[in-house]
Amino acid sequence: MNSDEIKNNILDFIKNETNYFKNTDDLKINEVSDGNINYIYRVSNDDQSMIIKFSDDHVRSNSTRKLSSLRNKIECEILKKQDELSGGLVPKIYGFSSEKKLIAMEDLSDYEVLRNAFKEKKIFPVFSKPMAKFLYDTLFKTTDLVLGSKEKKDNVALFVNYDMCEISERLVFQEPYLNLQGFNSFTKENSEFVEEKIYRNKNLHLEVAKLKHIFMTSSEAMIHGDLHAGSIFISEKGIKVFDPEFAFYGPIGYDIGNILASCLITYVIDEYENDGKESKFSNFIKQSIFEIVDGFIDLYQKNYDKDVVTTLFKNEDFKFYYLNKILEETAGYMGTEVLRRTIGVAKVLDIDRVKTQRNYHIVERKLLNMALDLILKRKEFINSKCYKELFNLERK
Ligand code: SR1
Ligand code: MG
Repeated sequence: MNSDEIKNNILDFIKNETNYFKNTDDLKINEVSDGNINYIYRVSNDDQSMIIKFSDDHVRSNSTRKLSSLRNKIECEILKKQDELSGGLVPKIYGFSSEKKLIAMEDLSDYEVLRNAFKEKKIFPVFSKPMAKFLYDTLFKTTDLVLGSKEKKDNVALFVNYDMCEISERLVFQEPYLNLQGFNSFTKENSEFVEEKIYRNKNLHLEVAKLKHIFMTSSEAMIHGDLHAGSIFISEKGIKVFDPEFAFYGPIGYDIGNILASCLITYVIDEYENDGKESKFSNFIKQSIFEIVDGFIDLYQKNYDKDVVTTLFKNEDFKFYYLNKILEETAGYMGTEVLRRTIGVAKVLDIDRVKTQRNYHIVERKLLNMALDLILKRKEFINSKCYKELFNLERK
């Protein structure tokens, strides 16, 4: 579909299937896409605006690379549910057309994408607290411990997202360790290290296989599925989480681990850019990691007895066991995310910015060592103290 056809479809959709605009006579439609997968448009007049997401059945950057537009419906459904659960920490939905593959949603232009704010080393007063609350509310409250058995199973069915899960299964849990497609990249100084500690490390492969198996089989909670700094808007007012097109019923630790990984990468790169010293900004990022972990634990401890409905789960020992399981998996998925963003095909802005700079291999090694610790010693990460120790590790 060419650009004019997409715009005509959008106009038709807005006029006939939504009622957000008070006046639809003079709407301007501007493409604002910045990703490879979908098309994003801002539609506005002098008084109002909205964002339209068009998810075609192929990726935006390559029309021969097919991708089910089911992700569009899933994104719309999860945003509605997350809106209720989190008390408005996601964009509002104004309309959806499965036939046209369009979602109309709230324009959050007064917020900025956290990834860009991180690039500019901005410090925000409100980040970790609402983040921890969003995680507790959207993850824990969609588990079998809180929802009725039927509602939970209906949700699992609603969020079957095979194409997007396949991408994560391959890019997160396969390629970084086996390089079957040959797209991994890293500095030559670390090639022996990667060969020995990642490609030929049988124990690592076993532990990542366990995490992959949990990712594929544990229908635990309604997860965002791609919760990095590029999926979060931020402003002085707080956060809004968006772009949950990878959502499915999966392990809680995957979402928590993803946002912690995103912060950790930003921290390590900032330290590198600041001659190996911690800056005010990186200290804010480090504290945010501890506060997200502590904030989640705190909300869990305080609300578990009130939120959990099933009698057998209302058990102090189970409450302790389940929290430890979430925290162990969080550390494991934080590790797999750091590792894949460091050597895998889908890098992040922070790394792309510095990967050809002098002595980058030292940072690359540091990220890989941290990732290995998180994966292999994940059982030890049961509170924020363990994360504090992670920052103190000095290795070659
Ligand atoms: C082909 S998509 C590559 C990566 O970008 C997304 O944000 C996900 O993280 C995915 O793994
Ligand atoms: Mg995305």
